[in-house]
Amino acid sequence: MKELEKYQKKLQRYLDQGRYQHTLGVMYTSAALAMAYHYDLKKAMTAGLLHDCAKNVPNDKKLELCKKHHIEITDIERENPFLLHAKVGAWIAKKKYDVKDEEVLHAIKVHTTGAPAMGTLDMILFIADYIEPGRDKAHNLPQIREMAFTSLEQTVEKILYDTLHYLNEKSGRIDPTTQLTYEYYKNRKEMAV
Ligand code: DGI
Ligand code: FE
Ligand code: FE
Repeated sequence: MKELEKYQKKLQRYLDQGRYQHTLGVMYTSAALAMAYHYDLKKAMTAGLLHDCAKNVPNDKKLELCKKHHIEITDIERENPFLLHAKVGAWIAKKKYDVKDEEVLHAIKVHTTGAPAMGTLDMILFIADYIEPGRDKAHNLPQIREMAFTSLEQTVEKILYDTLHYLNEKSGRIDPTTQLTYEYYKNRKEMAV
């Protein structure tokens, strides 16, 4: 895993210590989930390691990067540029870390809001980001941590349900993609029958 070590050295220059520790937590939690769901370990660890690589890029710089490189942004992203660390992170992973795997890049791109009909790696990263050992603020973490190893879809639904409630309480603007993703995962059971 020489590449992972190389990424780690570089990341340490761009992230603060707390964020770097979170990143390692997400990397190992992604690995654990990949083991449980028979997914490629290296891909899962790469996505976990790099998912927040744009987290410390200042907001104006994120907006500038999007403009310059024709990355489309929505109104809510313009109002809440922190949401852009996912899209910009996928771009940085590709251009600055030379990640070529499209599944890894896609997982980074959708890691904050999720997206309807996510692939296995998208769900692994989305969940690992929420449950890694360093997280302690969200409600229901013990239950969600256990559920993560039983059903990826069910866990994604639960995380989105809790996230939407949390955002409603603190009156944070909700990205339509977050809402849409929740509806998709809530309704998937009815679709299946
Ligand atoms: O980057 P991290 O902090 O590790 O995690 P993240 O990229 O999943 O971002 C988590 C934050 O994003 C959390 O406080 C909830 C928030 N979030 C998720 N969906 C939305 C949202 N914030 C807003 N305003 N709107 C959303 O739809
Ligand atoms: Fe993030
Ligand atoms: Fe994160």
